[in-house]
Amino acid sequence: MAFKNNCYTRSISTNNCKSEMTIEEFKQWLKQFDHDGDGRISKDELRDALKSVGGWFTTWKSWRGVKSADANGNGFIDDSEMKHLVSFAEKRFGVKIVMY
Ligand SMILES: [Ca+2]
Repeated sequence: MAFKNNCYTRSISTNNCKSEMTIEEFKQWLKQFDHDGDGRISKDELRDALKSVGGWFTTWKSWRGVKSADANGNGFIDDSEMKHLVSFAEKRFGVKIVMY
């Protein structure tokens, strides 16, 4: 599957198609979608994050994202597991996560 351009991340960064963010900024961004405020990202919440950047198959992708990041298998991505989302985010959200 190919995107037409790299600018579908404009909700993350309005002035740069190739957005870079730190893992902390990424966590902060994800927290916007933590609708029930429990500090963990569920499949539904990850799906909303995917919807916000656009694209297709958000339900399937969110399932894949949680499955790949959820180290302890409880179905949620907690704060310590969000780092596992980095490679997923680089592919699916079109962001470059930089480590400092
Ligand atoms: Ca939550």
